Amino acid sequence: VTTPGIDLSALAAETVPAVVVDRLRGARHVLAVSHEHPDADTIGAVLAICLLAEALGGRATALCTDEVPPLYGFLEGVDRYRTDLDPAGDYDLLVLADCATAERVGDVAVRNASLFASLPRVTIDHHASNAPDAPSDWIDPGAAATCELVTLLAVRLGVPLDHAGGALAAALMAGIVMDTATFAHPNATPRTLAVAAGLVAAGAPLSDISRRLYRTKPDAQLRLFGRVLSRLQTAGAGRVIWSTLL
Ligand SMILES: [Mn+2]
Repeated sequence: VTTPGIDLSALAAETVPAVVVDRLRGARHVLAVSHEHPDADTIGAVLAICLLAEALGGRATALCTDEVPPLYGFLEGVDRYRTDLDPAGDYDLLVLADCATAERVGDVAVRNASLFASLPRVTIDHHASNAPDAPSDWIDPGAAATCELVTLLAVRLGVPLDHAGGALAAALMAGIVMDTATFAHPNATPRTLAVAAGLVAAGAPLSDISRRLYRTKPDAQLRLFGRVLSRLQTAGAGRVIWSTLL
């Protein structure tokens, strides 16, 4: 791995299940799927999985039942998302990212239930509410973000983190920034920070991503905040604070 100064190889070797590596390496056309109402973690993970599948010589399709919100339009590759399957798609591996059930994938999984049930599957997720029920279900509640896991998968697959002109590292960093509120939530562990350090070393624009995801608001939202804040009231000797909108 060519990440300058940060070697995540040992961490990746002890973390990534062999069956996940084998299935990715063996796939010719990966169907990488985000959950409905997508956020930066499921989007970053799916975009990264597509890049990894292509780096390994295969093809990849990114799928989400909903359109990607404009907030995430800065991520290179979001235009590749489809909201339904290609009827002629010769998919041979289903990868669920940041979700583990058809219910969470949403309507596109209901409409294509037989394909979703029959394709060989890899699940990569960090939600404790989802328990693995197959060896290829990689569910790690100790990860702050699915993108933390996919970064280690990239390392394990031998794909440099600066692959695709920085698009891989930026996508993965977006998911970690989103799910940790830029390392402010208690889910950010030493492993999260080590992975993030590797992504920054590979060129991920951490500060720019944090600004876009957490410190930029549409003017309509700022006006709404203003209205809420200007009507603040307190009760219970300051222990309760509340406001009204209407
Ligand atoms: Mn997540």
